[in-house]
Amino acid sequence: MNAVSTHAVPAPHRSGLLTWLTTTNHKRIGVLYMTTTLAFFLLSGILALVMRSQLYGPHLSLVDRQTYNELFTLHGTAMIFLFVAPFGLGLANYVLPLQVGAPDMAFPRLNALSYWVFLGGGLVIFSGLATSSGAGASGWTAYAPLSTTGSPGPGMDLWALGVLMVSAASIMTAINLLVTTFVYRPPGMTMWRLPIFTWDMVVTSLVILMAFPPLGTTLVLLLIDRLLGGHVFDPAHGGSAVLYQHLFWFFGHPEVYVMILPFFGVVTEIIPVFSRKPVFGYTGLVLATLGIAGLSMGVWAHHMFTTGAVVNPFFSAMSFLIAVPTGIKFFNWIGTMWGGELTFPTPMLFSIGFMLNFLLGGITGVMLASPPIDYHVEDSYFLVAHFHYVLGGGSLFAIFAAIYFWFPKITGALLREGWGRLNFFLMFVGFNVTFFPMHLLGLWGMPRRVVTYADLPGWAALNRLSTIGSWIMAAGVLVFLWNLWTSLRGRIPSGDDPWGGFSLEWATSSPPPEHNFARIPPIRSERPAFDMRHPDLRR
Ligand code: HAS
Ligand code: CU
Repeated sequence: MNAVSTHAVPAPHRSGLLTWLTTTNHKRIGVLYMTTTLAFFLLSGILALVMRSQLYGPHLSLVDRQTYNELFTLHGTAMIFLFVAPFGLGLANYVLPLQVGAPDMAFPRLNALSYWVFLGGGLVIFSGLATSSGAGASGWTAYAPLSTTGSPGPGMDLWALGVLMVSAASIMTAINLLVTTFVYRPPGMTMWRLPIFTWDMVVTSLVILMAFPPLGTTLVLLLIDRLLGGHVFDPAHGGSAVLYQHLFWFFGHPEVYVMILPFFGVVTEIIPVFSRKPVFGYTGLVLATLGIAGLSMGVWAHHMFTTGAVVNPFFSAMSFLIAVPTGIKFFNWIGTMWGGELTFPTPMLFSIGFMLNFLLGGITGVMLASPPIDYHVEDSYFLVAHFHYVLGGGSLFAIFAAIYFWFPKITGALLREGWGRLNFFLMFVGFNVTFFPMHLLGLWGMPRRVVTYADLPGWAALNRLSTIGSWIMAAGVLVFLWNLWTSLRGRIPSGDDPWGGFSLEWATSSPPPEHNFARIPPIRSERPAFDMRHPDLRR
């Protein structure tokens, strides 16, 4: 069935630890990136379970306040900097060169460096736990003066240094992805024939190049204040604490799109394949992505409405505008499914779960972008609900969709469908039971980042429900791990292209040979693998 794969030279099977430690091959680095980020996901998930157990009822004292502060700081930092954002980069490492028909990344050694600096950064952040003062405890946003005079001791220094390393790694990968896409495309692969995932990674990389240098600057200034007696963020000596927020959110808001655009790309790859239709509105999707990226640079102060230091109407209006290009994407996904021959294997289930959860998270985002509402619910559990619906219900669900979709490409074996469905079902139910009640808790006034709470009407019941939900979600993750384990041990060969995929990675063997393609099929549309299988249907 697959003309290329039968001629493909199988990858020379060098195994052993050393070959992994010294590899510069994009597929191996992609696998390293994805498994490392998944390990950080499990770690920070465990931290979350401890927090949820502490909040199971009012006035519990499973952990003390300082420990709780460290827990939510490490949890948030790891989920954001060490899992969701770098998973997108790791997936792109594996998939993007294949999708654009390149033999490897443009700069393979820079690519390896990026992975090792990333891993080092993650370990440096967690190494704070081994210091006498404990790990950083000022939240993933590390606002001054909490992160300056408020956190003596080396844990906070290590936090800043580790995040700095991770941001440097992201910049390296972004450069690599951009150059690979721009320079290494074969004849016929025009920009307007790139798969949407690749487009979304191009735009994500551009956002990284705009947003991460300001993060680096912020962290260096923070370290100067902490270690060299600087007073940049210290109002008592002519500095400004609000300046920290401006610098941080100038990075921080674009960062949320670094954590969602790759996953918009993932579901846009998956939905057409399981609808048996080309994606509906290709050009509109690309323009919408560019629009989101452009707007995302101009909304940072919606995180600062209550500081009184920003022009609220401007930042509110800019934030509302982002709903438009995002809505266009929903329109495209629904349009793609409309009238298609739909099937619902696990990657498709997770993609639909993504759409439902993300929709709710996006709508609460628009609510928060309205200053009168934000004054009421900022720093409450309503905000916690918002960002978990976009990141946990959105990005995380798309990450699972991606794993189920590309696992056969990477390993040549299928994940078990039955376990996959159970995995999805437990996570979807668990996720919503955990996070939906938080909307109400927030509206009723429960603040975020508190180690315990008063026994006010309804609070205990909803918190208990939320904690039970987190256990259901954890069960879903365990099912996933079991699925990985059984599917790798008792391999069900997937063949080269189990889904009838559209983009170029499905036109080579699974797993692909060392340099990806023995021969690249002619590229006449944005669906070269489909065209290859259906030469009769030439467009
Ligand atoms: Fe957000 C805070 C506003 C998307 C992540 N966000 C956060 C935080 C995180 C985060 C992590 O304006 C917490 C940071 C912290 O620790 O302090 N967010 C938005 C808006 C969008 C949005 C307008 N957020 C994301 C994504 C994230 C993410 C994506 C990560 C993956 N967010 C905020 C605001 C705050 C905030 C405030 C700060 C609050 C505070 O007090 O600190 C948009 O991009 C969402 C667009 C998507 C949709 C859904 C699809 C659109 C359709 C079109 C029709 C919809 C319409 C809207 C016309 C809207 C289907 C109808 C509106 C109604 C109200 C019904
Ligand atoms: Cu924002």
